Amino acid sequence: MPEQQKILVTRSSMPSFEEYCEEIRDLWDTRWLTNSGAKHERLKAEIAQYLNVPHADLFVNGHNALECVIEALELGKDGRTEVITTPFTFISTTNAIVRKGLTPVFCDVKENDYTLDPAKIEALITPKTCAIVPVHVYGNVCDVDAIAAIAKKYNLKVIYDAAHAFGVRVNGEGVASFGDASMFSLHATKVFHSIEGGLVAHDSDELSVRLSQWRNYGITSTETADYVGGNLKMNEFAAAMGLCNLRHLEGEIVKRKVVCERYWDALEQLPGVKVCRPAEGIQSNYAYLPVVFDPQVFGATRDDVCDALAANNIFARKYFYPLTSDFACYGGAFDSSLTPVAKRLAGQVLTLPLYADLSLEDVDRICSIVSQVGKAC
Ligand code: T4K
Repeated sequence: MPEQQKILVTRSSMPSFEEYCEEIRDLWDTRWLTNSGAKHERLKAEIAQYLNVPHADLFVNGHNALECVIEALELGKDGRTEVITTPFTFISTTNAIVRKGLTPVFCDVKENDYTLDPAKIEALITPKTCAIVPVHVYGNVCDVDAIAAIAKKYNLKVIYDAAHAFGVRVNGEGVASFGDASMFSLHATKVFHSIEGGLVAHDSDELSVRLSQWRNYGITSTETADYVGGNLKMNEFAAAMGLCNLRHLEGEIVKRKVVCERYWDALEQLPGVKVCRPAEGIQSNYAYLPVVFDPQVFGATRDDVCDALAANNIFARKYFYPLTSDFACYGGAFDSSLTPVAKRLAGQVLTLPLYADLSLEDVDRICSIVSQVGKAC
């Protein structure tokens, strides 16, 4: 089969070549390519407006944005070093916590939407707990009210990993309005992207200053540096891509919705197959298409489905398998049997191809292959 017929789990959305060229044209005049240039500043303002937050501080990528907000909020500085978080996520979430010298304490997730289960958080809180880092996984919104109540009761910071959730709204309110801060990834695989990029959305003027300093080596003026920061700045070519893509975002989301609904309508007919429609009151961004296969009922495993699709040149992904707590880099420090719902999900979930221009014929073909795998076993 020719290479172009491969269907991958996603495909980056892009503006037209002409639109991007037009957007970057003036960089040849200004020669200002990075370090909070004009496009960076414009993108920052436009995103803040889109998300309806006072601050949207931009970064080179989402992972470094998450590390930076952990630093800027000084987690761990008072001796409390434990962070309650989910193992059902991309490895970045856990790595950011560990790389900043903190200890992840893994909490199980909910059956219905795979986000942190607030009913299981309190039992994990100790005098060393300093924060909760929940993940709006696949763009599914965490139980933000319950998490806020727990954080208030125990004096904990809440940093949302909202890598998947750009554009999601909860009863009309932007998803960035919850917690002390939310990190969004603007990676090429995301609904809205700047090639590589990330941001921290929040409402604190003080945090914004600190983030801008941490992001720029910890420099506080031309002759002073108060923190041992790194270089996490977004460049002008990335910001230009963000500016172009932001113009088309709402249209992209509408197209993705059509694709998702086609999948859901077909797949939820199959016994032992669970799809994840947006919950009541959620305006989704249709970021991912997770499907959970119960092998006892479906008659085949997630891996069987993944293999059958691959045999047809269709490359779904096992986001998020394994649980981050099971990765070898943590040397067996964590016991994933303590998060049984997450453990089972990680073994049963497959994220199917999803992007705005995926044809409905291809969706039908994918669903038909999935259906045949179930019947065959
Ligand atoms: N927190 C969470 C919960 C996250 O999911 C992520 C990132 C982060 C934090 C960190 O944010 P960033 O630092 O990345 O901003 C991909 C993405 O690279 C990663 O951003 C994303 N999560 C993760 C879930 O997926 P891989 O290793 O699966 O990517 P890769 O290279 O296999 O690409 C997946 C598919 O995307 C390809 O099959 C085709 C398509 N693709 C990929 C690239 C690179 C494109 O269409 N265009 C492209 O340029 O991690």
